[in-house]
Amino acid sequence: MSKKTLKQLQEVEVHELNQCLADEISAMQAQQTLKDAMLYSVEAGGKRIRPLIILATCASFEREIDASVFAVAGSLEFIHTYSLIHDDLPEMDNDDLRRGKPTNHKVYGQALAVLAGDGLLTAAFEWLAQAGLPAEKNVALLAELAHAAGPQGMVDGQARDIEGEHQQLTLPQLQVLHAGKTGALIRYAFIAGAQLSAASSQQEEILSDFGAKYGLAFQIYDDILDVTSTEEEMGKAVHKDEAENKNTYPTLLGLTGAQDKLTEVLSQARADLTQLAATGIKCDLFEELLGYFKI
Ligand code: GRG
Repeated sequence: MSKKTLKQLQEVEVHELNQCLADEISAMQAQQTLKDAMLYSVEAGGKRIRPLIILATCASFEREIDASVFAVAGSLEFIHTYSLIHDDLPEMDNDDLRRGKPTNHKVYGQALAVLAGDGLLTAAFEWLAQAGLPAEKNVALLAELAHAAGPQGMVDGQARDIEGEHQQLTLPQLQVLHAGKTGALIRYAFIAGAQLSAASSQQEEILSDFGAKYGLAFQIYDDILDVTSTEEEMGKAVHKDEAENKNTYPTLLGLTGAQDKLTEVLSQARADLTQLAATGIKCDLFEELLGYFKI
């Protein structure tokens, strides 16, 4: 099997994944407005970075991209989408727009937005349970996903974020918060790709470390973009996070400090790839994934 580029994976496999996501919702025997609300956010223009990580990991190990891979990648995107729907609710971040479109609760109302999130979260586990992988592997992935998404992962990070509002967190506290809130699902994507591909335990461990760094870089980069895009738009340095007294890397370290931190994390991530390459895996797709961060 010849190795694909990230762009080819995006054009072909992510396109196919988008169809799987829509089909999965459309096949549900559920009330129509609930299905519409789930589909609305699933199709609202997300970058699909988490599924892409799974696809890229599988491709790096020359693992065939089949229905099982789409179930693992699709179930993760369902969970990511649920987290954004709930994050946007008035009780959480209270956002009216996401990806330039009205948020789920602005279109469907708060009650249905809660249910759309609940629906995607639970349907994700049903889809994953039916991925058709060998039972032991399937159960391992279910446990890994529950751990990453739940109160020892993303939900924990979100709770820390809410608790930390209006108080200055330290850098270690911020890193724990983001390892959960943003990092856990991203790290899971690399682990899931490794498990789907029968990677050795050493390779899986390296990818898990790489995934933790990638997740951290993703958050720092998102925080930096928030500042630089707002500065461009408004021509001044006061941005939403600062105005709302949010704990972000630029508010804690300053913009230059956050950029330096990102450079440091990316160089540590590259060191992981050197280790992975030494096990005989071609790392071009992982290098390409690092290219997402333009510094
Ligand atoms: C509600 C339990 C619960 C958790 C919500 C992920 C999250 C936790 C909140 C999102 C807050 C946020 C904007 C974090 C910054 C980094 C991040 C996760 C951005 C969104 O992910 P992308 O960029 O989104 O992959 P798209 O829109 O491309 O799908």
